[in-house]
Amino acid sequence: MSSEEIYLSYHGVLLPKETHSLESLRFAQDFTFKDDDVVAVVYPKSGTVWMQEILPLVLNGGDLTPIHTVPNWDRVPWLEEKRLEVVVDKLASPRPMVSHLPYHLMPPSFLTSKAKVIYVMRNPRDVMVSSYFFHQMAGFLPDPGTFDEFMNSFLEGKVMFGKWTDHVKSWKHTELGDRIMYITYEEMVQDLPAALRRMSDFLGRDLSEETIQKITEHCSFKTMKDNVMSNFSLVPKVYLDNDKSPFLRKGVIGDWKNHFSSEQLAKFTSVIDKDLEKESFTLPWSLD
Ligand code: PPS
Repeated sequence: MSSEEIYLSYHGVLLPKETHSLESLRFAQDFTFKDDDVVAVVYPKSGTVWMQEILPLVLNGGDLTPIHTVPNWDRVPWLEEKRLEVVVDKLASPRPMVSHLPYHLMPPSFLTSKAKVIYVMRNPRDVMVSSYFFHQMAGFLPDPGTFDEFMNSFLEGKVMFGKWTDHVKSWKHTELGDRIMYITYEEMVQDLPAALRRMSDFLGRDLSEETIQKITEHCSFKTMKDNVMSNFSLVPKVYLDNDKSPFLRKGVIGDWKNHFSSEQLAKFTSVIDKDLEKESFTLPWSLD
């Protein structure tokens, strides 16, 4: 399939046609945010599905019903995807959602509402590796080619949702004040209870230590991998084939070390550094 058949270009950003359409993007643009809505914004392969597990539990005080009865894509829908229109009326407030959109493509009502955002960032080297394997299992995405070829596509932003650096820049330059909280995938892997406490405080929840521990257990990589409502085993293999590469693949920090050559690392680091050289913020990981 050609790139035109696979993607639609939305303000210059590539989106898979399988899950996005001009209608779904119009629906997202016209979407009316409520002040108590909560959106986890995540560049692809940085912890989106993890947030679809975490958010309902943090918001509802640890009631496991949603994660045991509703598939992740309907439980915490993507703002920009076709499913939102189908499920939006079933979402109870406070409504949890996820999005891969860059900040400048968020709808007007989001900007004027008081809806809160948790922005999750992951080391781009691990994002790229995760995405490389995802392209092998996702029937609606192009063949990634060799690792080297895919690295070029990733660094040039010729992948879904565009350049990683553009995404991060857009969300680091918002005027959302205390409506946005930043967290990293790595913080979540290293100390999930601490990450949950931060999210709970940010969302004005007062979760007991017992509830934090319960959510930690149910949002662990292992538990999620066994949860049919979260591991995409309900999706026909023609779309997502867990036999080729599982969606919940490794869930670790630093898998890039198993895949990058020293030349690839040097190139990757220099392109990311150059893209961010004029930025005032620093990345939470060393890219050396
Ligand atoms: S997508 O397709 O954009 O929605 O993918 P996304 O969910 O953002 O990212 C998938 C990666 O997140 C990992 N993941 C987890 N890691 C640790 N713990 C938990 N609970 C967890 N849940 C999902 C998932 O395994 C993918 O990373 P890789 O490196 O490929 O394993």
